[in-house]
Amino acid sequence: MKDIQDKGIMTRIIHSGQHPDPATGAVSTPIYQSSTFAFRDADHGAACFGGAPGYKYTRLGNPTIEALESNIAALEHGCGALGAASGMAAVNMVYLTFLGQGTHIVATESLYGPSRMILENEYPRFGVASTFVDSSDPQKVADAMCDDTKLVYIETPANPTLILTDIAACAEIAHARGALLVVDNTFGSPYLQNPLELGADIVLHSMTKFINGHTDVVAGIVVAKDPEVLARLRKVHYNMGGTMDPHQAWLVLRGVKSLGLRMERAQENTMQLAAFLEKHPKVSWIRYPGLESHPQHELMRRQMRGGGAVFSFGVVGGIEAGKTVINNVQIATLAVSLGGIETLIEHPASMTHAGIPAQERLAAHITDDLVRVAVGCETYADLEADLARVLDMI
Ligand code: LCS
Repeated sequence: MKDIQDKGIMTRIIHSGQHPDPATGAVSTPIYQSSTFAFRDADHGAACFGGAPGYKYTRLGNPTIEALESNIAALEHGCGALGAASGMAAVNMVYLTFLGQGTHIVATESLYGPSRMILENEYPRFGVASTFVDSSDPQKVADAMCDDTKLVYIETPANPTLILTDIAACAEIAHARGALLVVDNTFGSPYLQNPLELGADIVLHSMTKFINGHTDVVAGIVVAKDPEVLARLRKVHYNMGGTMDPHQAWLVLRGVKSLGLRMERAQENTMQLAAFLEKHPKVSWIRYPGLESHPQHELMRRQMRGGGAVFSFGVVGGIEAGKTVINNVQIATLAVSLGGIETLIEHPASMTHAGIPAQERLAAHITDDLVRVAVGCETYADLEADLARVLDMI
């Protein structure tokens, strides 16, 4: 394994956890598409199941999946990572490992819809209580803590509001009460934000988004800072069954190699587009952490290396005018998801966050007029012309 932890981020993205295949010298990690692995003899099999190094069964470890896990663990400065079948499998891995009868979680109010909905609709069956707070105010997180709180779970930047949470402040609050801090870093990606470096204990990603970046895979990952936390997660994950598939891992490995290049380009497009829309007379508001007008722009500069490639905005005329925008764009595609090479536009209140009751959605600043844009890597002038044309239709 190359020793590259002190190298630049582009180098680390491309090389971390990667090595020529020991059997063939293949430079691209081969897809070890096998569900099981032969043992040399009975003693070897028993030793592997007893904890000796060696592959046993793909749900319990696979070289292709491990190459991806090593890569993301290194990029997030963690001790190890666990690949998951989807972002939601990653979220559930964390909830299932640390929550149970009589426990409590404090979470950001504006979470990706299902991350919040399962806490509200499913986990109460297992005796888990949840409190959702405006985590952009750390005092509200502190006030929600109780003796049973095991997890503080934040999403920053949050989907779809682009509201930020101070990671270092939440780490202090969680640790003072013996809880772990979990950060969903999907919107930042390891290129822009490293929560474990700021005091978080666990970071997770929907790799469906920026890490894979090509809109062709659904996948997730959990990274832990501490080996004990990783061991607890692994024990639950391997037996709950939400593991990755080797081919899926290989696609994400191919995608992540260009994370830095894609992020730079998409972020540059986003910055220009946000600046253009901010001055547009048909735009009633815009929220993008890269703009100085974002109320937490200073926090963005403190804990991120850029504002990312997603923004939300409202147009004069509300939801009906918003529909004119999303129905008539030609370069952007009307679809949920984000973090791909192409620009996507969607309406969270009726799509990604429709499962959250209207009153709670509004309290979390997910207003009915909010249109979310995930900016891709197209030629900037085409993106601007596309939005300018549809805004003129209002
Ligand atoms: N966390 C965040 C912040 C997300 O945005 C998503 C998916 C997930 C977790 C779950 O990941 P998945 O299981 O889909 O890989 N967000 C979506 C969105 O905004 N539109 O479509 C999916």
